[in-house]
Amino acid sequence: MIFGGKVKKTIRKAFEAFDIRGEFDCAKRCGNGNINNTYHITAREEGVLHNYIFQRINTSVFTEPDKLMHNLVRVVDHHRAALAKSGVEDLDKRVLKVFKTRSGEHFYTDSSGNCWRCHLFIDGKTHESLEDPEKLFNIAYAYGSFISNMEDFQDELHETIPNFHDGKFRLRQLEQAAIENRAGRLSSVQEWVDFVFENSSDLVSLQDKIETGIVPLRITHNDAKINNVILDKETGRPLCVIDLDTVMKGSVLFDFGDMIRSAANTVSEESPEQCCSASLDIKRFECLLEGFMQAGGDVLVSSEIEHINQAVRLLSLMIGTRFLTDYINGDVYFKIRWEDHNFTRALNNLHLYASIKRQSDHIDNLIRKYTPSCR
Ligand code: GN1
Ligand code: MG
Repeated sequence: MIFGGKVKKTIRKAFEAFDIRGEFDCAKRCGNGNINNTYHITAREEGVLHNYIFQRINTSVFTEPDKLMHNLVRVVDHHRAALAKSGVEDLDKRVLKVFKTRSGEHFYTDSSGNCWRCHLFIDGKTHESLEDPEKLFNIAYAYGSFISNMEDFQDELHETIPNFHDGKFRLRQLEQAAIENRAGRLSSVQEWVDFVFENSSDLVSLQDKIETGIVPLRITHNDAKINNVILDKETGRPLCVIDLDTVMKGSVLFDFGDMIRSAANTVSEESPEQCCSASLDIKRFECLLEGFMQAGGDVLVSSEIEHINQAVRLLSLMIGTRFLTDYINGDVYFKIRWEDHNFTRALNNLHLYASIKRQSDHIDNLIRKYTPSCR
């Protein structure tokens, strides 16, 4: 979609605030984020085209954009240095190149209070769904490498969204939403609220293990969805992990679980027609497990490996709970495109969760096959 009028003017102003090359040419909406708005902007300079990604940060979700950008820049710098050290070429395709504003900031606040950031466009391909084993392996390899590359990261990062993957907190949010019933939707989804509470031990138990220090925290991506890895258009090899907004302390299990729930699901989270037939494709699961372990397995400790199966259940149940909560609250958090969109997403993830539970033994067998023996 190409914009005209007021939106174009706003984007153009944001463009002009950044210290980047070229004259503004056009802006197209891109990406499928549920939170931020993303635009691909082209600029011209003496016949040469420059391509940028501009994002309007949703400040009701990310209330402290300065902290968010602090994290992002630290992480990007760390990755760039590591890749350069290992002789990787074409660094601007392999790690985000973040630009500053003309006044030296990492984001620009426009007259309506919207925050904008800018990085170089990477010409590759992202996927919403995949069956190709090699590409699935590559996506998982990228997330495994991300974890492994962050092993020697020394800086402190801010917690951009508190309690982000805390299952107990997400359960309390659902409980609160059900009590308030602000949008009057509770009765239509009561059976799914009951479903979450019947399965609440899966939301709570990993959090217990984290709180008691059994499962360690490290720096993780925290939004390891299938569409947050850019693959090379021709070769399908992984180029770059994107969407670094929630990179902060977390469990590697969150990343593994998020990757599985988004990449091994037979049905897209966004599909209203088939959301009740969502299920875990064990073949896709195997490719992802293998890729993740090949790149990141060496840095995992035994307590992380022991909880992989539990994490796969947790993440599908947790995002199902978050979508259900938002639906009951009247769609105040995730962007929606139709009335029951959040309920569709909730149903999809809750059906996936049920399928993951049914295949638990199979999942365990595969985990044994691909993980290093415990240390
Ligand atoms: C949101 O906007 P997007 O797709 O990057 C959400 C994730 C969810 C995801 C569900 C900050 O991510 O936690 O897993 O939707 N991000 C935030 O598709 O809440
Ligand atoms: Mg995200």
